[in-house]
Amino acid sequence: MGFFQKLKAKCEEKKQIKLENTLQKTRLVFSHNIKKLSHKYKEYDNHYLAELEEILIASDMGMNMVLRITNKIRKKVQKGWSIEDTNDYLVKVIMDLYNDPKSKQNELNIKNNRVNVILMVGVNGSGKTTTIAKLTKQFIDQKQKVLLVAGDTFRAGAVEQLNQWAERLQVAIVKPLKEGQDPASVIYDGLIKGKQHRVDVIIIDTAGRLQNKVNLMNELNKINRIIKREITDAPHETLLVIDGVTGQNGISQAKNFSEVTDVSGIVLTKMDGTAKGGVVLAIKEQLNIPVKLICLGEQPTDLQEFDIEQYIYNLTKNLFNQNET
Ligand SMILES: Nc1nc2c(ncn2[C@@H]2O[C@H](COP(=O)(O)OP(=O)(O)OP(=O)(O)O)[C@@H](O)[C@H]2O)c(=O)[nH]1
Ligand SMILES: [Mg+2]
Repeated sequence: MGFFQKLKAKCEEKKQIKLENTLQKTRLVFSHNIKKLSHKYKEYDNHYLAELEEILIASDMGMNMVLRITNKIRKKVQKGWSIEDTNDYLVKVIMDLYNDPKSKQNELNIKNNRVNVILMVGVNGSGKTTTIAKLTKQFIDQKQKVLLVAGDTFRAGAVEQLNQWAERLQVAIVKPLKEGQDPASVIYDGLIKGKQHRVDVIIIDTAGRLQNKVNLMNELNKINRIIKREITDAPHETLLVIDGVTGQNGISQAKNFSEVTDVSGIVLTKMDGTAKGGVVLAIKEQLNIPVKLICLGEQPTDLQEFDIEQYIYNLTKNLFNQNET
C-alpha cells in the first residue's frame, strides 16, 4: 500500500467533515492543479517538477518549504516514475517535513490542580479575542473554571468586547479600573484574583497594536515578569494567533512576536475564508512552532486541535481520485 492509502485509511476512520469542507478552497487550487498536470504528463520528468513547483508556491507554503519539497523529490524520484507514484511521494515528503518531534506536541499544556495561565498574543485583528471566547466555551464544557483578563488596554472597545464575551459565557473577568491603565497591572490583578478564587484557567488578552519591536519586547517582558512573579511556571501557554487569510504577510508579522517572547503554540484562525491552506507548512518552515489549534469558522466548536495527518489528507485527498476536484 502506498503512503497516501495508509494515510487515507487512518483519516477516514475518524472523518473530519468540517475540516474537509474548510480546506475545499485550498484543495481546489492544490489537488485540482496537480491533477491537471497528471493528465498532461504521462510520467515524471523535469518539466513536471517545474510546474509542480509553481502550484506549491501558489498554495502559500513559502518559497523555502517549496524548495525543500522539490529538492527531496528531485533526489529520490527517477525519470520514468509514474505521476501517481510521484504524487504519493510528494504527500510523504510534505508529511515528513512537517512532522518532526517538536511539532507533535500540539496538546495544550493544561493540568489539573493548578492555576493554568494562557497568554494570547498576535497582531491586531488576527482573532485573539474571538479565540479566547471559543477556548473559554470549550473549557466551560469540560467543567473548568475560567477567568478572563482584559490586558488589551490600548484599543478603545477591546475591553468591552471581551466583557461582552464574559457576560455571554458567564465567566469572571478582570478589567482595567480606568482607561489606559498599564496592561501589566491589570494582569497582576487578574492573577491575584485567579489564585484567590482557585480558577482552573486564566486567559489573558493582549493588545496587538504596538508601534515597534522594542515596545513589543518591553511590554511582553514586563507582562511575563509579573506573571512569573505570581505563578512561577506560568504562562503555561503563550499562544500566537495568526490570521490564515493573510498568508505569508501574517507570518512575517507573527515573527516579531516569536522573536521577542517564548511562544509555545500557534492558533491559526479564519481558515474558513482562505485558499492559502499551505500556510501551515510555511509556519513550520519560518517559525518552527507547533500549530496547536486551528479555527474553522465562527462557532465555538470550530476551534479544533490541529492534526497534521488529517490536515494533509484533506489537502491532498483528491489527488488520487479520478472523479472529484
Ligand atoms: N471567519 C472567521 N472569522 C474570524 C475567525 N476568528 C476571528 N474572526 C473575526 O476576525 C475579526 C477580528 O477578530 P478579533 O478576535 O477581534 O481579533 P483580535 O486579534 O482580538 O484583534 P485586536 O483586539 O484588534 O488586536 C472579528 O470580526 C472576528 O469575528 C475565524 O476563525 N473565522
Ligand atoms: Mg482583541
